[in-house]
Amino acid sequence: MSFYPNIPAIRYEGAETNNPFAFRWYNPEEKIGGKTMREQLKFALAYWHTMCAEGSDMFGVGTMDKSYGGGDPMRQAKAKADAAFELMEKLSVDYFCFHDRDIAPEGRTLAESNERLDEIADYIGSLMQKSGKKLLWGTANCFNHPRYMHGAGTSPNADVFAFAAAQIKKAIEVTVKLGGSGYVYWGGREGYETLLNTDMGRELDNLAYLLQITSQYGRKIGFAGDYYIEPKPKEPTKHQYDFDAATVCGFLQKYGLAKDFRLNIEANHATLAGHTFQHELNVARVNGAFGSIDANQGDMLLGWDTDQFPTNIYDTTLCMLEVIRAGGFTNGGLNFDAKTRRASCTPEDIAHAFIAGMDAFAYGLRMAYRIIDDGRLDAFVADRYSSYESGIGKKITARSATIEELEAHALALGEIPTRTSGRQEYLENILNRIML
Ligand code: XLS
Ligand code: CA
Ligand code: CA
Repeated sequence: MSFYPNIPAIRYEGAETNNPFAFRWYNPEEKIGGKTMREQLKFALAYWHTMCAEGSDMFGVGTMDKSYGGGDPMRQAKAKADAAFELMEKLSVDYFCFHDRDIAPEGRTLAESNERLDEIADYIGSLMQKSGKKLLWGTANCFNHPRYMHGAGTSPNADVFAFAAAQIKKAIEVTVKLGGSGYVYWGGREGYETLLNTDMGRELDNLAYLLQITSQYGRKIGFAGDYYIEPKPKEPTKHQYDFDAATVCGFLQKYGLAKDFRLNIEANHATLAGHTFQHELNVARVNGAFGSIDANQGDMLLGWDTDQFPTNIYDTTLCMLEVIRAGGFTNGGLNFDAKTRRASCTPEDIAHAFIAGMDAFAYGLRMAYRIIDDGRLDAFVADRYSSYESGIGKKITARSATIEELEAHALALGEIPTRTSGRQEYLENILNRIML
C-alpha cells in the first residue's frame, strides 16, 4: 500500500529539466570535494513537521490529513512510520530525526509511554534494517505536555525535573537502540516570562545538572555519538536560556559540558536572535562546537519561527562554506526542520518542498567549493591579517610580545600610516561573480 501514490521516485535530471518532480542540483552519487553529495549533505526528514504537523495555527485547525488511515493511535503510529520510510525512499533522504512523542503516542503513565515507545522503536528498527535509512538524532519532547508549562529542567517543581530526567533517559535509550549518531537538547520551555517569579541562577544550575546526568547516563549505556544543544532566543518563552550559539558556548564552558556537547544550529533561530545563519555557524566553529544543522529559513518580515523549507541560495552557499571549513559533517547532517505552509496542504507540496530544500543545499555545496577553488576570498582575508605574520605582529600571534615591547613599538610608530579599506562591496561583487 502506498501513502503517496502521486509522488514518483525523485531523480537527478540536471539543471535543464522541466520535470517538477526531479532534482536539478542534487545528484546523490556525484563526487564533490572528494565525497559524494549524499555523504556531504546528509539530508534528514524531521518527523514532527513532515509526518505529524497538520498545519494548524493560532487562528485555525489543521488543513492536512496526517492520520495515515486513522484508527487506534498505535496502529496510526505504525502506519506513520511506513509512510515516513516510503517518503524518505522516494525523496532520496537518507536520515530522519524525531522526538519520542512524534513516533509513539504518550500513554496515561510514564511506564505506558515507555512501553509504547519501545514497541514503535522496534518497528522503526525493522524498517531501518530493510531500507538502510539512518537516525541522525533523537530527542525528547519536554515542552508540549502541561506538566512542562514552567519548563522541564528549569521547572520550579522538582517532580517535573525528575519526570523530565526519566523521559530523556528513555529517549536516549531509544536513540542508542536505533543507532542514532546524535541526541539533541532543544530547551523547549527552558526560559522564563518574568523575573518576578523566577530564580534564574537556580534554574540554570538545574538545567546544567539535567544535561550532566542524562548525558553521562547515555555514555554509560554506550552512546558514542554527539550531544547537541540547539540555541533559540525566544518562543515559546520570552527569554530562552539557550539564546544563541555564543550564549550556549559560555554555558557549556561554565558547567564543564563543553567536551561532550556540540551545537545544532537552526537557520530560523539565528534569524530570531538577530544574527545571520552564517554567524551562528561561525561562532560554533571557532568554539570547536560545530555539530549539526536544522536547515530551514524564516521570513525576514515576521518575528516568529516560521520553519520554512530553505530556498535562499546565498544562505545555503555561505552555510556550506562554513560546514566545509569546519571539516564537514561527522555525526551531524542537514535536518529539514521545516514544514509546508498551512495553505500547501497536499502530499505533492511536501515533495516540492523537499526538492526545493535539497536542491538549494546542493547548489550551495557546489558554490561553496567554487568559492574555495577560486581562492580570492580566502586570499583577501589572509592578506587582510598579514601584519600578524611578521615583525611585532608575529610576536603577538606567538603570544610572546611583552606589554613594554608593544608600547615601544607604538611610540615609534607616530601616526598609524594608512586608512585601509575593508573592500566589502568589491568582495560582494566577487561572490556574485563566482555564483552567477
Ligand atoms: C523548535 C525546535 C525543535 C527542535 C527539536 O523550534 O526547532 O523542533 O529542533 O526539539
Ligand atoms: Ca530545530
Ligand atoms: Ca524552529
